[in-house]
Amino acid sequence: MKSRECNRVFALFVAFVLSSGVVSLAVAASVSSFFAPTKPNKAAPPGHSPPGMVWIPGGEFSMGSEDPTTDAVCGGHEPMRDSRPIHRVYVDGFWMDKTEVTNEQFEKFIKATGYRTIAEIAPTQEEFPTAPKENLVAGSTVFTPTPKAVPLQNMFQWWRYQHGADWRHPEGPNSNLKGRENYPVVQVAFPDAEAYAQWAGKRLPTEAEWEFAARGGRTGAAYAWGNELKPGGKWMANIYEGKFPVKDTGDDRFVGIAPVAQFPPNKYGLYDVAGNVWEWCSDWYRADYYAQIAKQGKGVVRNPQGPDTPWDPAEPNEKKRVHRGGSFLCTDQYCTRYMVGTRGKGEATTAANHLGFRCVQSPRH
Ligand SMILES: [Ca+2]
Repeated sequence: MKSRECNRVFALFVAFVLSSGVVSLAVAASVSSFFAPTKPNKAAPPGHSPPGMVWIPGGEFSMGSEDPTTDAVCGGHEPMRDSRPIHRVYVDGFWMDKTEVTNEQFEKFIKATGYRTIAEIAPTQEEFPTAPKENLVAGSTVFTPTPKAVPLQNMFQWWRYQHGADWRHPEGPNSNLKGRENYPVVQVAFPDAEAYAQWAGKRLPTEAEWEFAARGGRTGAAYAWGNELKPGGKWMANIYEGKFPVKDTGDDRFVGIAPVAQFPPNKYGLYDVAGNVWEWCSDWYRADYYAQIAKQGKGVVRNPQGPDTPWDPAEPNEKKRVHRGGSFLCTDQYCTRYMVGTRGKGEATTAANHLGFRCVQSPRH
């Protein structure tokens, strides 16, 4: 068994690099590039929006992503076949947090409950019997720029397992949250995000809800704001400019993570559905899930909850959940998953300093 360090770090990277070759075997070539019009429900919201949330009307839409290797959608070296075939989905209406959950919000939860996140708890020898004792130290994964340009196949060059990294210390023991109250909380694993959501009387979005919301009623757009990465020359999300992973030039105004809501919201009033930090969804990740549900039938898949079991052919023993939206580390040199229909994934107990979440709430009938 791999050490926990290795396990956590390695699981993380699948969100970026491993979806191309292996996944393509699983998803086959039945790719539809057809986006039918989005049909949002017309009914009025069933009441006032809870604080900090907006009403997402739900409705029918085409889910998935075109091939990002074509010029039309701006490049990137990964084919992302796990986001095809494009298929028709219906979701009921719901409320969604306008922004990712912030440090200030997460701190209220911790103060109220005494909850300890996974990154704060040292792994045990029982969990990782072959790991050396000195590695059984609480911590999490942290991005570190490389001193010079490197080939992009090996993510261990720019990620490390950092002892003492957790939500209060996103980059390790020498970092803190001073002045970061309004930044998205990071270093939260899936169970941590779920625990917060439950405390708040909310839940994590399904992947279908997330994509419907992020599309903001648009049909088949490459980005949450339209088809151009930089409309009018203006950056629309906090991503990575410069030479990855050496130097982030921060042309979009932010080197690294940014406070929430620094860019215009999408048409539903949601901020940062692209870039800044990845967001956990409730679904298990399966590389072939879209192929499976598209095969099940004609017509529209209603309120999909994700597959019953996880499966990533690149790491079949890891139990992964879906990540969405990309992060401040996404760049067309490496990972264009700030594109609205693309998918990410991560082992459920693995946190990182570019991974957070937002919550949703269904109306009470
Ligand atoms: Ca940036």
